[in-house]
Amino acid sequence: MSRPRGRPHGDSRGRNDGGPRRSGLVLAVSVRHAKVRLDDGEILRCEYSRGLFDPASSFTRPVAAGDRVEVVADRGRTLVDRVLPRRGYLSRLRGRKEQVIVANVDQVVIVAAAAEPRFRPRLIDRLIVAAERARFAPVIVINKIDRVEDRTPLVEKVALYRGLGYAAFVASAVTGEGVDELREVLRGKISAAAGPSGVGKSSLLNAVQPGLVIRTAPISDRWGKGVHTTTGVTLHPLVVGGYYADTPGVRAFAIAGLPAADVAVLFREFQPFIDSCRFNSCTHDHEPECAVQIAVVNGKISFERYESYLKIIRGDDEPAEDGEVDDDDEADADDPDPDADADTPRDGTH
Ligand SMILES: Nc1nc2c(ncn2[C@@H]2O[C@H](COP(=O)(O)OP(=O)(O)O)[C@@H](O)[C@H]2O)c(=O)[nH]1
Ligand SMILES: [Mg+2]
Ligand SMILES: [Zn+2]
Repeated sequence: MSRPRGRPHGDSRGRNDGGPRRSGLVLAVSVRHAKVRLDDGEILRCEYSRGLFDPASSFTRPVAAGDRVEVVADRGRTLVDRVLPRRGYLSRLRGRKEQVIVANVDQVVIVAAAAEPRFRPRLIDRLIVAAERARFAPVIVINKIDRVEDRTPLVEKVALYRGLGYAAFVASAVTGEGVDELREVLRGKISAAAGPSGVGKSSLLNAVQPGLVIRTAPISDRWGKGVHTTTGVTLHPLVVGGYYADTPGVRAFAIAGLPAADVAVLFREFQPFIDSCRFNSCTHDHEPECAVQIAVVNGKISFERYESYLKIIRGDDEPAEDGEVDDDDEADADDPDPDADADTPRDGTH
């Protein structure tokens, strides 16, 4: 058997009329073409091999930005002929199929604003969960730090995330604070930005690399939608090495409907406690003898992070397309019915 394992799609090797097989990275895709940066630096517009289209595939399209591919020459055209296995990807559901927005990302740069729009810690935690789930390392940037007089609570937030092992810092695209740090974090990696519109994702990138053509809000809000022929995102090559992509909106990171057990493991500081809960099926919400809740009371888990967890599992804070809907604070969940617990004790035998 010479067929590689784990291919996301069929390939058509052997069906093309030869020519050297070259590999590269997909920077952007449209319905008929992929923009591919070959490993020697050449950028080509490629068509797709027919063999890539597998009606039985669970994906809407065979190729996504971020894919590593092999291309071959074919009667004057260049065809994407093979998609290498993905390390991870960000997708959204389109009917019964998955549309991959971006593949093989190393890290997600989660951008929040210190103010204007208001600081939303719950949304940061949601995006961290989504990144962890897609196996992307989260990087947390609190931008517009120039807009607040008292930065103490935000610096404390940064310390909380650093304590969890995440890269985190405050920044300002206006004063340049944090921009060198961001550039270093981006160096050599494939990064995707996430966060609601208006927090300064494009401005930060322009500060990292002046002249990089990503429009800032006033233009893209009016003209950006529907103009681009690409679907999903575009990877922009960075001078420092690596690539940067803007993601289309926080809904792309939807994590609605994840069972509590799946959410809990994505809060990395919960992990040492989860197995010590009395109930096997503990949701760490209202159950008695819950090791996670005890860790919160003892200060081993931050109360804010625990609150974010509860909001996610109770479905309280699903954000709208651009994150315009409130995701925190206002909507208090109804108290769960304490008698509704049908769990069986972990140690209960027969
Ligand atoms: N004061 C201040 N304004 C900023 C900063 N970063 C971005 N802005 C402004 O915030 C608005 C939205 O920025 P933009 O980069 O388009 O946000 P995006 O939607 O996340 O890409 C623009 O008017 C920017 O000039 C910052 O660090 N400080
Ligand atoms: Mg933008
Ligand atoms: Zn528990």
